[in-house]
Amino acid sequence: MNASDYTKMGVNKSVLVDELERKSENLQSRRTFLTASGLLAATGAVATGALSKAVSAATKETAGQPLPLPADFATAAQTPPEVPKLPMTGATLFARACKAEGLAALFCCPGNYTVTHAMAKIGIPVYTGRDERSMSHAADAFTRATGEVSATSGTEGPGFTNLISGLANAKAARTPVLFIASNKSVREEDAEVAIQLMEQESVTSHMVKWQKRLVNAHRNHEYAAYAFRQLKTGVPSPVHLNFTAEAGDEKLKKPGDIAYNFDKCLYRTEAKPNPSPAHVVKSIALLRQAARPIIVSSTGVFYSKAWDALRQFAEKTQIPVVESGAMRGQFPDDHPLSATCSPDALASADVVMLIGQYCMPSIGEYAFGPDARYIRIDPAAEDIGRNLPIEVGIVSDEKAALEVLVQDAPAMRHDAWIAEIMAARKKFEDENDAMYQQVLAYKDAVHPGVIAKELAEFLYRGNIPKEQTLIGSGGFGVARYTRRWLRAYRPAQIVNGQYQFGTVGADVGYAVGAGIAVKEGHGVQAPYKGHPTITIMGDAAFGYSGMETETLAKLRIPAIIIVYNNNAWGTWYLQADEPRVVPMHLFQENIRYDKMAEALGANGIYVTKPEEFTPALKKAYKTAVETSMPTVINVQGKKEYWQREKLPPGFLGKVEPGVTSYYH
Ligand SMILES: Cc1ncc(C[n+]2csc(CCOP(=O)(O)OP(=O)(O)O)c2C)c(N)n1
Repeated sequence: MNASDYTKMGVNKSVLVDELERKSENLQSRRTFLTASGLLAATGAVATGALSKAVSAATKETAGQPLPLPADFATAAQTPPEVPKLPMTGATLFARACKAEGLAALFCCPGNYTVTHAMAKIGIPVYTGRDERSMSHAADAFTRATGEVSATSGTEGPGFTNLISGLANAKAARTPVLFIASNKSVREEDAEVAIQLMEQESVTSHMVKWQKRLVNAHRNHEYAAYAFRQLKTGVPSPVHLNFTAEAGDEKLKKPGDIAYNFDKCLYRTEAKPNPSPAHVVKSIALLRQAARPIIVSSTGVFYSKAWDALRQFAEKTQIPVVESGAMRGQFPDDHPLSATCSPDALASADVVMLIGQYCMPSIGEYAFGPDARYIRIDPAAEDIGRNLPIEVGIVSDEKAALEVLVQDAPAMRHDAWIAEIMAARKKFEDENDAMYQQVLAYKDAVHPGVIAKELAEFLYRGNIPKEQTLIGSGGFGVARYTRRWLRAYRPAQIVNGQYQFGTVGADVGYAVGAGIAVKEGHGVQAPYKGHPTITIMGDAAFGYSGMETETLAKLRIPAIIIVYNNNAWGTWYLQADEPRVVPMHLFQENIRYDKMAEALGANGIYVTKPEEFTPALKKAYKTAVETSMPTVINVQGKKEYWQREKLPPGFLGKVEPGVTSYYH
């Protein structure tokens, strides 16, 4: 829908959305608001318009009725935050430091009460869900989508262990998330009195950039400073703090009780490492020798906000750019120098400049040939040379290095190489189109090739601006189709959910975090504030985190969840000739995830035929715009689509946009 479509229906879309947004912030019942404001009649007419009727005729849709929200939500929203003052608990002292650092969001479940309650009371935005694991994925996605540090929390013992999956994902993606957990008292240490005791540091030691067990309330501000120094400088990664009861509960009475009570501008620096002139000269010399140079833009380009400098450098030197990393869009896919959709050309690159590629692939994992020579720009000298032979290592903040390179590099031309890249892009797109034509033959269920192509048509060639919608790109088999079609035109338009750690099931958690980031317009999502987001996943994945659909509904997040429902774990086809093994990979058939969504206060649409998919998507998008409520589109596929010999093209290989960007 575009603005003129709404105008034709007599609805001013921006006013409608603004009104709804405002109401959502007050966390009152949307239905009550709509009725009271008279909007219900207007939007009700829209909702039952021509499109809606067409959709209802074709699909089984469940008309979502928002479930009542307790009045406590509105009361909370109207209660002003507390201003911390002495005497205060250690928990409040820590929360105060987080607030001063601008901590953008805390995603958690009840537990670690003293600290999380102190954070809520002083006004840090807190979002609670149904499982600490999903909430840790939400924090990871929020930070990947915005570039802003977020936090996640669990209670001691089981709350903490539930955070581990999210921590491992965040570490693989190098996401700066603050992981906090309570941890009983020093007094009880090792005694196994009471429940839920466990030592935490050895569990997280290989998954964090820094960790600390806090035992002394007097030092909570000081250790918050340690944490934020780590989170906001150098190569980002998660930090883990665990709070003993003593550190949370103890009261601080006078200013002298707070150790190292410096402001953030005194305990950390905004200075960044700059490139050494000699290494800049060497890099330029190597690039000038190259006939087919290429830049790999990865995670560090996002966190250092280097996209403008990257573009200037690429344009001045006419060096193509391929994206890789935990999020995409820092170099737009429609730029003439983009090589992201030219997988076949990459093998012939002769000099590769890796920028902010924190998670390093090894030879053979990359799409480059064995004779490629490498330059690497990275803030961590100690990582340069791991996995790949690096001829020039520039130790620098990515943006600082690119700004110097823009100044110092001469203009260059690589016309033949760029033509090769363009031809490879066309070949890739032609291949995708041919595959779509091929899968249109399958009529009895929805093929993932239909989802991929039609989603792209809707997002990039329909009525909404192509850079508008954030996509959470998840799934296993389905992703091998969707990732061929998804595009990114601005920073963090795509969040690669399972980047490198490959967790099946993180996705609805990711939808919560990325959804809050866009709904509230944090960081680089500010220009897209309030717009719907879309997350794709398999049915096995939805099984892990589907309960967070309730969280999406509770928080009024306008998210669209596409579940590719093939009645199986995507791994089933590898054992298709092992009768005793196959059932290990199967579910009951045709599960109604859409009805589950409805029961949880969201909307659900069940799509069973290819021609129903696009109308369902339009309907879900319209619902998201008009009501800020989520929809689960349960798309019925079939497991046999993964059998290449029987139903080609079957389970696809790993050719996709980017430098095998899913993995690196
Ligand atoms: C937590 C977790 N368990 C198991 C695996 C191994 N694994 C990788 S893909 C996959 C199947 C995923 O199936 P589904 O989510 O339905 O994806 P689809 O193939 O339909 O896209 C499994 C079991 C994993 N990566 N993560």
